[in-house]
Amino acid sequence: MKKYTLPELKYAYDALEPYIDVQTMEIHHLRHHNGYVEKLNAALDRYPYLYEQSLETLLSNPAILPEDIQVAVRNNGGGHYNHSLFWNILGGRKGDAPDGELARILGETFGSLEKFKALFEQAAATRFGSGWSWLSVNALGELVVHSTANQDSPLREGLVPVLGLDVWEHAYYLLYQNRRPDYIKAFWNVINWKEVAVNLHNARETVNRCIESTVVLKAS
Ligand code: MN3
Repeated sequence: MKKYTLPELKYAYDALEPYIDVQTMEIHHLRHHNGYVEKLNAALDRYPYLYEQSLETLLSNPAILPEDIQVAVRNNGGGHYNHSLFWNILGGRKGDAPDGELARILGETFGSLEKFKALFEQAAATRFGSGWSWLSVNALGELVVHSTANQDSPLREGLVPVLGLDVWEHAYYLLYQNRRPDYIKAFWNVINWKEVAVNLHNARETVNRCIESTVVLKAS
């Protein structure tokens, strides 16, 4: 049985300055994210056999969870999953841009990188209250921009996230106060596009496996 743990960041807390400040990063990672990890473990401790399932499985198939921990896993499992992805796609340098296959698919899907950014910014700005905006892969392997409420994971909707932005106030209030649009704009300066490309590759493999297993099920 392996409990969930807080993943270490691959960069220093001040690495995203001046776009995301060191104090926000420390509180966000050590307190907020760690809180989700602890509460996720507390829920699963009641049904230890669930530690044998991947977090992706638990989030994609909430019906397999005992009813009394469904909300806790949705919120805290989602929180752990979303933040783990978020830290991973940060840490890039200002001026970095998508290249290769990722750049090609973004252009093909949205018309241009700038059009993709505008769509993503709109999803992030119009998510009412707390939540996330996402670039995800759908069941057909296509890229989609969308948002989720609270700590809901795209996996709940059958989407595999490749890029996400936390738009909870705890993610930006110290530096930006109520100016969420400024925080959203700043986000583009700290993305690690290489990690986004890796996520895209893995997401498409996941979707392809699902499609193949569906075909097998239909054939048998
Ligand atoms: Mn957060």
